[in-house]
Amino acid sequence: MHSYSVNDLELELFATEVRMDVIDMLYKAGSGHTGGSLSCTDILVSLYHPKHGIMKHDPKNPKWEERDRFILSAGHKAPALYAILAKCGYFPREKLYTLRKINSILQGHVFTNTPGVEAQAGSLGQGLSIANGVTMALRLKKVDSMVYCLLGDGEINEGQIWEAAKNASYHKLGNVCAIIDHNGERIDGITWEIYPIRKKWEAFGWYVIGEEVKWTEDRKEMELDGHDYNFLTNAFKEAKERRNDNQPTAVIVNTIKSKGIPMMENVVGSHGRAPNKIEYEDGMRYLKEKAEKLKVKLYEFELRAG
Ligand SMILES: Cc1ncc(C[n+]2csc(CCOP(=O)(O)OP(=O)(O)O)c2C)c(N)n1
Ligand SMILES: [Mg+2]
Repeated sequence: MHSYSVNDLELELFATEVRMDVIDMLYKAGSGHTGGSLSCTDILVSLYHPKHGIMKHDPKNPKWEERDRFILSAGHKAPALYAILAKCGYFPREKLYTLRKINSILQGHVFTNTPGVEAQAGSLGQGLSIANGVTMALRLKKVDSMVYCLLGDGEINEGQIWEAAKNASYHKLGNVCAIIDHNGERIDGITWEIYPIRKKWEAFGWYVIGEEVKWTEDRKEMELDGHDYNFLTNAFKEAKERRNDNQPTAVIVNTIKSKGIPMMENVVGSHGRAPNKIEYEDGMRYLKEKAEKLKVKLYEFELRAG
């Protein structure tokens, strides 16, 4: 167990509030992808957090040329990205309640009408190819920005991911960082087919951060580095520091599907549906209590710091 820092507490409070928004918007929309949105929340928060996040970005100027890019390849995890973009100030928070409505800027899968969304996704497997293309374009323009790309573990069953993986190392795209959200599940089962993950990325010429992962029945017994802000921020920093070393970086992390709604955590079948009333209330109660405790801890830190 590592000891908490103020940074960890601030990141965790931000992520807890994001999770509440994710659950709220999904419950009110009545449909959408709960599992993967909540497994990747801490990854996205470690990238986007206004103070501690690793990405250079400006909500007031989403098209700022020098920005780092984030491509959500697993486009169904859109609610997590929307909640974070709103919290960072890309668009008003009330928009979250238009999720999945006709003509809303917040569709069920990401598209580029949403301020801050870099690429359209939803058909799995395409985002890493987009990340490669964006990186090559930035290289031509002599813009030295990172391009982070989030992949689902089930998503890496797609052949196009491996074409892109091969091309990223062949073209020495050091600015590309692929993140694999290993929650151990896809729509309807376990992601057996994709193991071993680390060995594959290494074989495709990537620098890899994160241990070899495997499926474990009790995920709570696992090292859940995908919910560890210290691990995540150091990994993304390392990828950024290595960007001129001519080799793309893959960050592989263990996470829990539906993290934040105790009744839905790790439940196969929690993938593509909104929480029902009981699950919604369970999650909101749990997260509100957690947020209150974190606020108290932060207050204590402030008192001690004088
Ligand atoms: C090309 C394609 N095939 C199938 C789907 C349907 N689909 C949506 S999500 C999903 C499972 C993805 O699992 P994973 O990548 O592990 O995502 P997560 O567990 O984070 O939700 C599938 C098969 C799709 N969106 N695109
Ligand atoms: Mg998965």
